[in-house]
Amino acid sequence: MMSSSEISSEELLQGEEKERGREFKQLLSSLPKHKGWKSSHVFQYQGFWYSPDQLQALLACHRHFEARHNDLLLISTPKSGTVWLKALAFAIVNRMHYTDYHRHPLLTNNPHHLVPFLELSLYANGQVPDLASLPSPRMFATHIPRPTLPESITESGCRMVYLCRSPKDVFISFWKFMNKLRPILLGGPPIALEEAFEMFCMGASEFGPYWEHVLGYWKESLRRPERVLFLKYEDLKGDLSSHLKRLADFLGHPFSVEEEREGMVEKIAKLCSFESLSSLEVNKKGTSHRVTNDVFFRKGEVGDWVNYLSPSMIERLDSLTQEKFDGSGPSV
Ligand code: PAP
Repeated sequence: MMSSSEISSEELLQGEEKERGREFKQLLSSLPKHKGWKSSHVFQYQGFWYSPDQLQALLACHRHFEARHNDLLLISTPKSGTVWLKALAFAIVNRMHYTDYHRHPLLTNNPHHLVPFLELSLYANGQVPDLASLPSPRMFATHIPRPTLPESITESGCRMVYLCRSPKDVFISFWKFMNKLRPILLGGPPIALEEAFEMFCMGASEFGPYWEHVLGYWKESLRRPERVLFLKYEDLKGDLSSHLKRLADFLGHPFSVEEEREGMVEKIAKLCSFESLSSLEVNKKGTSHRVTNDVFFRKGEVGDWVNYLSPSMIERLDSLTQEKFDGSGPSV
């Protein structure tokens, strides 16, 4: 039996949690902050901006996540089409397990559930998930910028797929998305386009600045093409079949000649198309993190920004992109 002066492991854990809470509060109070999108503020940490819960989860991920060499990581800035990439990668890697396309897991699960985010899902709310028992290859997603990736990931040499999208479409998608979430998560009024635009341009959007995020992974893809595959949303829209083959090769699950002949590439493209995913019951009515899954499927088009941005906004975004990429970034 334990004497009254002994401390149980549960009490120890509670003490550690309290201490972490104190340290986190201290950290937040030392960071630059700005009005937030779906939290009252976003905070700048190592050059990028996060809501407090995202930052807390990111730090937990740093402390606890143990990457494996054969992990597959899907990475993007928010609203670059992550949910699409998740669906495509999941369908490619698991195609041997799910041959009946009328009973495929993507028909009854939102792709965010099949390929969870490290910081937005697995390590959210102070959880420390048991990921060690998952069979390889494990597939995760993240919005964490390249300079802030946990060391365990960079040292593992695992493969990463980065999905990039034009900043104009990302901004409009982000603004629309946040204005749907704000009343639900924050009880706040919508943010006007002009104010949101200023926040996006100065980088104070979650996981922003957009440009530094893209540039970090773009440069890494040039340095280590065998480890980082850099894809563009617009290219996928233009010629999905050839990019699906590239993706399958990179993920270590190339399509065989027979599979190609049997139309496997087209089958996966169709299963994961905007029309198909957005019409599923699970993606219309199901919920993720207090919001209905339909928020992840708006228009799924290239160039919707023409309907919202003024000529001066277009000029500003174009010159910001030119200035920040300075000839050493991707064309977006
Ligand atoms: P997240 O950061 O919240 O995960 P993410 O999935 O990266 O969002 O991006 C959502 C965008 O991808 C939405 O763009 P829009 O607002 O311009 O419409 C969404 O509609 C689009 N999208 C979702 N599914 C698909 C798909 N299957 N094909 C193409 N685009 C898609």
